[in-house]
Amino acid sequence: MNRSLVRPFVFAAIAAGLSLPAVAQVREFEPPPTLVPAGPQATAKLNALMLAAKPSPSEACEQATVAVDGRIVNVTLKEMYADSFIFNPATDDPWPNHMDPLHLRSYGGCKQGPLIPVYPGDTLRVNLINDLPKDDPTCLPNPPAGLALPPGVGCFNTINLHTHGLHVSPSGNSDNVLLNILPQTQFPYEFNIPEDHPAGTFWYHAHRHGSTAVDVSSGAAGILVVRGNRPYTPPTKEDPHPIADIDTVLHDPAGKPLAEQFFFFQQLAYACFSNPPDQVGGPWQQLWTKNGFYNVLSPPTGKTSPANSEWTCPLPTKDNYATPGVLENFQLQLFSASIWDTNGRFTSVNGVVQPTITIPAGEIQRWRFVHAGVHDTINLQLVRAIPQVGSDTALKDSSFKGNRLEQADEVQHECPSLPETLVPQFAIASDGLTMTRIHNLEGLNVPSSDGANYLQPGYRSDILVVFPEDGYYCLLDQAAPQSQRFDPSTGNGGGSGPSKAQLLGIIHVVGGHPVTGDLEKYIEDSLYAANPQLPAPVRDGLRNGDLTPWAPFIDLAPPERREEPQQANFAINTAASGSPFQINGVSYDPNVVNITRQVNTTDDWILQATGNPVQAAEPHIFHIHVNPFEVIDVIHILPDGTQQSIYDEHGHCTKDIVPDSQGLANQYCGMWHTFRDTIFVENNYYVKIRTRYDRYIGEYVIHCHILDHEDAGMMLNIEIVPDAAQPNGGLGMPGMKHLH
Ligand SMILES: [Cu+2]
Repeated sequence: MNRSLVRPFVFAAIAAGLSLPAVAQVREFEPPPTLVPAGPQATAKLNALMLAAKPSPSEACEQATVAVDGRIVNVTLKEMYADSFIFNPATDDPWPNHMDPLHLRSYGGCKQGPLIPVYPGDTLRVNLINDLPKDDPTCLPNPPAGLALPPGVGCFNTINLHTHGLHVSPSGNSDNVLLNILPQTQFPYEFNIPEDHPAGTFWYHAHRHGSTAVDVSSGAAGILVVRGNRPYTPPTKEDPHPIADIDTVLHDPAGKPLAEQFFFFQQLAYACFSNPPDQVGGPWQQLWTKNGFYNVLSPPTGKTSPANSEWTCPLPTKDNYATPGVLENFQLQLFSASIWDTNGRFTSVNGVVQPTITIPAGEIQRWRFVHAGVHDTINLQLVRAIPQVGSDTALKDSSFKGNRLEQADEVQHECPSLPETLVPQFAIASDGLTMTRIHNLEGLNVPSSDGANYLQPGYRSDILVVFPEDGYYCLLDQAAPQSQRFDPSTGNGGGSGPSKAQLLGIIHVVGGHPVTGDLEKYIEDSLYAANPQLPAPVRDGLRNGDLTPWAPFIDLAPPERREEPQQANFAINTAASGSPFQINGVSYDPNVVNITRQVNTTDDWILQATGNPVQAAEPHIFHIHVNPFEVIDVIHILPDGTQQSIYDEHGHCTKDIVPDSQGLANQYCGMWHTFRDTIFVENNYYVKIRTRYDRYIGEYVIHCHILDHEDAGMMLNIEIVPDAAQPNGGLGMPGMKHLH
């Protein structure tokens, strides 16, 4: 059997008397790993790009290198197995300092890839080195039966690179997710970022069909920031909406940029396996849980089934085989709508479980959130902790005990989510794109609010935040009510939010100056005061949360052609002969172009999630590469079949939708006419979007961003051609392309 699958260091560590990293009780917030300059060169450009660079994270990881040559940013990125540790607060976790060992695929050797910064107009060259071993049991013609790989899933060591949200070419060696980069090879990617590319928060991740979920949930993902320095200039006849970047106004009166923090949320679904490497059928067949070994024969339902039990990582002994935390069995570790809720694992922030970030009161900061998980909803809340007499040490020491479900009650007690404790999040960008106005995402029950900050896998959210006074605050993933969760006992229901609130991080506010009164006014007045150079109407806009002059997209004109809208109907069709994971009635075939459209035209799309049988309807997450889309409307389909928009004439959620705890309409409340690249598609809703296939021709994909669904077939190829009326499928001269 493959010796590279064995983890020598665990046993070496045991032998060496467990000389594992000592950690303080409080785990400090760490910024994402940064690129290391290649060679001694340090240019002004490089320094500017590395604006957010702070000392490397505490753990030593290989990281990746960067060199800048004029407008060319050269990055060398290696996907490799990386050894690291992650905090596990489970009371019975046997590892020293509760640090579980990990052996996971990652970009650059940390738990997430390095932050890659670029400017519009740059050429980003990424030499992707696939350092994963060639010996890949998931890529055999007959993979081990204990893996129970669904059709299309496998070849976990075959990779590629997707720049999620970037408006770049999908072809050749650019954002081409149809490529297979084989183990022990490398590939020179080149992304030409257009001069008119909006600034914003994007990300990159592995996207090879069949290995996407395993690789992303292991750590083959990182943040990609397009920095913007284009100031506002007045419109002209030739250029009615000149490109401008909101980055240029986010500074203090002295011109110092607002402090920014990146939060890369990962759901690393690691487990420790019990099979020795020489086991017949391979080592990745059964994993340790509190209810015994979990394997493909475990009953899928029932409270005592290992399939619904917390995962454990025992110390290995000679008679008690245990691997470090790995992600090698798709079926057991990823392929279930409820597994993330029951397995006890924590959503981490920049590779750290429940970090503590320390910031001063009254300081306006820009926080950039990226949901890099593969399956589960995060309902992000900032909550002021209520000092409990003699019992607020859990926040001070970050000493909440037990796994996620066990500590939930204590978290709820310390950080109750109430109208008077919620701290507003002022969203300025969704999926990286500056919105036309600042949205207050304080919470659904707060009258002035525009909804809650729900993040689905693939979403980004940029917010401005200010903490009014000293004390402890909680970054929460708020629990979803049962009606908004998948029910493993019946197989029905929507969404995959946690059954109990999870504490994602602790905010310790100390020093600075307290702020009283309305925080939105405080932020908007500060931006106004800091930008006297702006023309009066634009500057006044800042004071009212109006970002229209900065927003890269205002409104898309309706389609020129009178045609039926395009459809993306997501369904788990258990009656299908092939894979049940389908869009528009088919599962993914890399050799088929499912949809052909013409470049520089606009389409309306209707997105929906159904099921066959209809009770199997679950929500899915629509993502399209290359071009963003505008959310035009969200229609609720009532039980009697009536269709009703969730929005009133001002684009706010209607009163009868907001308190609707039975539906998930609240996830869409702040989205009316916003531009995004990823959107939740709830069953019993139609999501109407509009998109323009701007500039780029070529073949790319639409898919469900629940990435295990994507691997299992929930993806389609779309090809954008120069002129659909031309022969050869719109591509002109025959023979220019293989025929499908
Ligand atoms: Cu899906």
